[in-house]
Amino acid sequence: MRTEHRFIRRDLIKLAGTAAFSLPATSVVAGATSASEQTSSEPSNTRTFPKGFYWGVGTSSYQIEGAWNEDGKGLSIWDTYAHKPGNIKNNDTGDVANDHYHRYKEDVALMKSIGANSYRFSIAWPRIFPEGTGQANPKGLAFYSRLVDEVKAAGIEPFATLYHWDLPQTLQDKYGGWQSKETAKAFADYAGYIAEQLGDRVKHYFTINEFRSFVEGGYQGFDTQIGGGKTLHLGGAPGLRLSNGDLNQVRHHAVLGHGLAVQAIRARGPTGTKVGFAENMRIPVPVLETPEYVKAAERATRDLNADLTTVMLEGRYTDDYLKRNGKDAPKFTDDELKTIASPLDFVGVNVYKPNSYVVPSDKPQGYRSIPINASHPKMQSEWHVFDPQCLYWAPRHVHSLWGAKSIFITENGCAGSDVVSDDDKVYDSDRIMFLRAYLTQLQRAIADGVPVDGYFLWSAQDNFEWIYGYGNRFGLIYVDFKTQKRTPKLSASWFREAARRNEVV
Ligand code: GBH
Repeated sequence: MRTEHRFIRRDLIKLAGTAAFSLPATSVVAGATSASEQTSSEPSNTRTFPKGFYWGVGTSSYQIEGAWNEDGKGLSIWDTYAHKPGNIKNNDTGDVANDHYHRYKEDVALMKSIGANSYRFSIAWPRIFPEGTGQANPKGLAFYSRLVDEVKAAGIEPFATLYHWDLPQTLQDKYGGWQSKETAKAFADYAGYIAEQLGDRVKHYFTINEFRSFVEGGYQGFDTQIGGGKTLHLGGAPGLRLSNGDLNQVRHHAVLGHGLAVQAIRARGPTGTKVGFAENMRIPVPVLETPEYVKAAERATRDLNADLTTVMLEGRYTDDYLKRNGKDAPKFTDDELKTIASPLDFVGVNVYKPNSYVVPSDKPQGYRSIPINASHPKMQSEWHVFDPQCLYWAPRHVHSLWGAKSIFITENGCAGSDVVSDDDKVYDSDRIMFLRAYLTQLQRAIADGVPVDGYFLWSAQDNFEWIYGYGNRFGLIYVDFKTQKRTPKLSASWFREAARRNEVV
């Protein structure tokens, strides 16, 4: 008992010292023990991350920048989509969002103060090429150049995502967006241009963020039950409702765009430039942690991601996938498959929730998915099933199936019903519970030999959460969208301490 007390007091002293959040000092100081006593009571901690681990935070252009029509920026499909009443909750738009375009210096300073050593941001393609192709817009590039300088000056490593869903509207109008290979080619030109222009300072690129989300949400959407026997059609820009066959073709063009972009970045970026993708892979979790169940979950991972992750890492669509889709299967050439599977420097996975739980099966597939129980715990977003194990299995399966030598967790985090309390603090205790539990599993994967090099918490700040508008707050920093005031949450001090100690705290 006595020992336990000392740990608590020592931790309080540390917390009280952080800039982002301080607890009342009196109770801490009154109970302080001597330095030697504190050292001797250091708990053994096996939850340490490897030296040089990237502790990062993430954002995306449309979700934070605002300045939707400034400095020569072209329209994106998200500008168009959000401007149409009825598409977004409360008819919120990203016109102003976090006003990050003007406040980036303050935002970088905040990132530094919460202890991030890396930053994953995205570049708005229509700022760089307002028409999608052709003439570049120097003012758009200048913004990212200023941002990158600011980030580097703060001692933070920049990681750029090239496509986080804000496609130039012109490419939608001209080609139907990713329905055409022309968009994949235009994407590669833009990607090569960025690597050429920012490559002296930005060494890591993610081509496309969440293929599955923008393809399925934007080009088909999905119906959800909203009670009273009613359904609601949800999705995102550009708001199309394609058939399954056409949707498979869009997926194919998206992975082709990725492969072409990898080649363009290698051709035009300086030597040493590194590139990969960031996909919200479907993550099956084995019901039991026994060899048979683990094997079943591995098979499920390969199968359930056959259309995206698997083809990018294997250079072929699996026989099962092609058979399953029959006449709806994508049209492709062998050359395209080669391009799609261009060698990568790392694999990025966005990890929020398990896709399903699996058990072994005698059927040829070798696995069976079981339903997720209705009473399963969830975080605030209604889709967000809570299970920390997925942060163990996602990287582990990427490693065991495809031998990835470097893996990044490109997103992980949760929304909460955060409010600023009377004392001007935000007590997001659920987010701390979430982070501790998930990161414990990530550390376990690394301890088991999975090569994970970094973790980007989603998100640096509350922001525009797509069709949910400003309602779902994912940030480590609370944003008052009326005043643009930023307030670090309690979880920001948790993150800072974890990053500083390089371990789960
Ligand atoms: C990511 O997408 C995005 O990259 C990011 O921009 C976003 O802000 C963040 O995560 C938080 O949402 O999952 O089958 O129940 C979110 C992933 C995928 C969540 C689609 C909602 C809906 C259907 N999204 N999902 S499902």
